[in-house]
Order: sequence, then structure tokens, then C-alpha cells
Amino acid sequence: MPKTALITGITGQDGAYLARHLLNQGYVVWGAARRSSQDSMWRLRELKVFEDIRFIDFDLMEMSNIIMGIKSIEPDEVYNLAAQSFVATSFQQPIYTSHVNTIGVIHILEAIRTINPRIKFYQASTSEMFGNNGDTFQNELSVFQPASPYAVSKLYSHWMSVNYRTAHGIFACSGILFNHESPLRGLEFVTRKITRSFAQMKTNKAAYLELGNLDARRDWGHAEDYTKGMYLMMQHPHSDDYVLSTGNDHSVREFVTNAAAVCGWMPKWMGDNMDEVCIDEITGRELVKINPELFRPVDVEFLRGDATKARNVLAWETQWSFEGLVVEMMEADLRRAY
Ligand code: GDR
Repeated sequence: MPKTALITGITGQDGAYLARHLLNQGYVVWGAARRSSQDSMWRLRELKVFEDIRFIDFDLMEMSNIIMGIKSIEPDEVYNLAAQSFVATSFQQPIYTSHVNTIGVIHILEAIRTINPRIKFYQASTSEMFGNNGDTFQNELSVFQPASPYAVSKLYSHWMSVNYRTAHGIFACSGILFNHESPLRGLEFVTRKITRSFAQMKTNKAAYLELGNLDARRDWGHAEDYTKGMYLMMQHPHSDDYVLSTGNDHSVREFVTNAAAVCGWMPKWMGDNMDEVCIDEITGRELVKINPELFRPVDVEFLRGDATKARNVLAWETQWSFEGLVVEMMEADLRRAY
């Protein structure tokens, strides 16, 4: 009997890569998608998995949907990837963010507990929960210091997952994933914003790129590696919490520099603070300017993970380097722009 998985948020970047991986492992894959997100099926089409997925109309805020869905699908594993996942938006929409990112999670956990407590559950937790905790590396034992409504809501759901594991014996894993990107990344996130804007600038569909905090440092990995890590967590005999990260950090400025080089520009940074710009030394063209409105009320300045536990316990490995990731994303957007 093939295993059955239900993925919430299947139309997102991680949903697409996870669906492909599970299909390759012989799973029957069900995707929970809201009607309004039908236009997001492009990722599943791009990975050529759309036709192989079964869909169920599902809203995390509707407990009745979730109960009916889990009863009819009878999944072995539920991966909860659905969320309001853009940190900047969570400052503007803290109540919506909190509802979706917290209540949605207990809806699923309660459904599992009451319908079939043997169903395994994966919660998409995040390195944002660490906030500005001052550690040089963050791992499963690091202090949580969430710095946005998004991070606070995710911390609630992390602890709820832990609680259902310890209080009710549910197989609940919390994957504390550092930033993970790909050509399927949403345009609101900084990496894809950079590669998409540069591709548009190359074909003169855009003049220049505006960014906020260039000094922020992130541990950027590839979503393909990270979704394989989700799957490994769910195959281990015991449920637990795991950090997934590369152990390397880079600034937004470095991401820009690498992406610009792939476009054939020779990036040079000039000026300070709000007047900082990046120009192409060959043509003198202005590539990047600062827009103060793109700064967050509070930003997480530095995140770098220590994934020793996942490497040792799950034999999790990363195939992608930071440099390879930037090249893949930049080349994909250059192809799309033509
Ligand atoms: P992040 O990702 O907040 O780390 O959360 P994002 O790419 O949005 O920001 C990374 C850093 O870049 C700075 N930045 C900008 N960010 C955006 N989006 N747009 C800009 O113009 C810009 N200029 C500078 C930000 O201030 C920030 O410091 C991501 C999300 O996927 C979360 O859902 C996930 O939980 C974490 O990664 C791990």
C-alpha cells in the first residue's frame, strides 16, 4: 500500500518541491488549496507534478473542512506548510497573521487527535523564532526571541506541536528551517525580488531595483534540500524538532553582488546608509537604490544555523551551495524574462 500524504500550502515553493519528492517516493499526494489560490498552480506545473496531485478544497480557518478532509483522505502524514509567511506583512496584518499561523495549526492537531492519533504531523517552523538572540549559531537549544508578529505566531505553533507530542503522544515534528530559496520563491521575498528585478532590468522592463536593509545576514539554502529534510523527519522512528540550515551566512548586499555578476554586470557599491547605491562599473548604470520604506519596524539582523542534529540523526545533507543557488535563481529569471 502506498503511503498517503496531505500537504497544506501545496501551491507554495515548499509545497511544490515536497510534493515532487513524495511522489518520487511512491506516495499518493493530496494538496490542500484554497479556491482563491488557483492561480498559484504554476509552481506545480513547472515541476511537472500538477497532474499527479489530488486536490481538496481546504481552508485552515474552517475546522469542519479539516475534519472532513482528514476523514476522507485518511493520510499517513500531514505536512502543514500553509501560513501567512511574509514577515514584513505581519507588521501590517498582525491579527490575520496570528489567526492563520496559530489557530490553523491547532485545527489540524485537534483533528488528528480526535480522528486518528497515529497520523504523523509536520509543522513548518522557522529560524525567525530566534530573532536577534545574539548567538553566532542557532540550534534546537538556542533561546527564542521572536521579533515580528509572524515570528511570535510561529513560536506559538512550534510549542503547540511540542505539546501535542508530549501531552497526547502525537508524532509531531517541528522543522525549524532557515531561509530557503529557489526559482519558485515568491516575489515578495528579497532573493527572488532581486533576481526577478535584475532580469527585468536586463530587458529594460524595469529601470532599477529598490531595497531596504542591505546589512541583514541570512543563512540561505535551497528549498529542494530542505523539503527532503522535512520528509526525513517524518520517517524517523521518533518525532522531534530539527534545525535545517547550511551553517553559512551572507548579507543581502552579497546576494545582490553575486546575482549582478551572473547578469554580466560589474557591481560596485558607493555611498553610505540611505544614499548607498550599487552601480554597474562598465556602463555606470544604477542597479540598486535604497528605499527607506522597505525597512521593517524591527529586523532580524543575523541568522546562521547549526544543523548538526539533523545531519547526525537524519543523515540530512545539502546538495546546493549559496553560489549555486544564486546562479540557478538568476538564470531561471533571465530565461523567463525573454
Ligand atoms: P525573511 O525573508 O524575512 O528572512 O523570512 P525576506 O527575504 O523577506 O527578508 C530577508 C532580509 O532581507 C531584508 N530586505 C528585504 N526583504 C524583502 N522582502 N524585500 C526588500 O526589498 C528587502 N530589502 C532588504 C529584510 O529586511 C530581511 O532582513 C523568510 C520567510 O520565508 C519566512 O516565512 C521564513 O520563516 C524565514 O525566511 C526563514
